[in-house]
Amino acid sequence: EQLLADLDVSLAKNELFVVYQPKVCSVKKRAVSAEALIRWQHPEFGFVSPAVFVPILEANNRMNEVTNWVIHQVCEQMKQWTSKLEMPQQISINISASYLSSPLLKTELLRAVKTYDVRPEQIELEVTETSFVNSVEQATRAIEELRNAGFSLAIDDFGIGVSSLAYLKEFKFSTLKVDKSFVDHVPQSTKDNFILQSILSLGESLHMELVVEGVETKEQVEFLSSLQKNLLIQGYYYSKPLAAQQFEEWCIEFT
Ligand code: G
Ligand code: G
Ligand code: MN
Ligand code: NA
Repeated sequence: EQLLADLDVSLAKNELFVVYQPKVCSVKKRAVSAEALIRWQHPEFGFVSPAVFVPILEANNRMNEVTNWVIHQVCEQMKQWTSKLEMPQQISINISASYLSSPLLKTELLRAVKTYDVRPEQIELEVTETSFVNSVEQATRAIEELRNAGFSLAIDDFGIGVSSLAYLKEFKFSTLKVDKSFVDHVPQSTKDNFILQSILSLGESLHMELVVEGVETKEQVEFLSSLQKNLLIQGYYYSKPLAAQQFEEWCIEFT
């Protein structure tokens, strides 16, 4: 695969880069957090979606090093934003299932937060339910260790996996990220409204921070606010993922 061969050069040339999507607090009305998402602008193939290249890198054992690169990019960015009031004070990073269970992840995270002088609480790790399918015990231990080290942990794409509720019971997540599919037909579909409401009150009862992603319309924002006083809203309604510079401009404008 040509992509694999080009990875090192692309990393060096900034053809891989990180974009940020705001998570807007419904109470504070500003981006208190942001999700970091990787992008690849390939000289030959043009834009390659992470949905395509992340699985390829994972299958070839190259994703962990790319994640390490993302971790350092994000911590360096967080350091710069810490002193700026209008910028989010937390950034989340997507972590693949295989890396979650590796002891190297914590080592790398601790190294990065130390290097850039950010607090572990400022870094959130988003993991999906598929992370637990193969080794529940390893994942449990990994999450516990990362939480003990101070990092925030979010269960990503919540609700579409095989056994969501069991995972909520087993793992010490700080944040519940409701999958986009539960907002798509809100507020037109009464059934979907009830399901969304139930997920949110479940998360609230468990004292989890709530994030709803894939929010695209004003009606969805208003409906969400009517359901839940305090939650973070992420989606195209506010902004697409943006390069760091544009993201800063967006935050200044929005605040
Ligand atoms: O941003 P976009 O919707 O194109 O992302 C597509 C998929 O790629 C999403 O599932 C997202 O979680 C994943 N993704 C984006 N960036 C990263 C990353 O840095 N690491 C991992 N593991 N997945 C990522
Ligand atoms: O799998 P994960 O939840 O990490 O993927 C997040 C992805 O969802 C991001 O890559 C982002 O591009 C995409 N996304 C974020 N907000 C919206 C939205 O409002 N609508 C759609 N269609 N996609 C979104
Ligand atoms: Mn995510
Ligand atoms: Na998600």
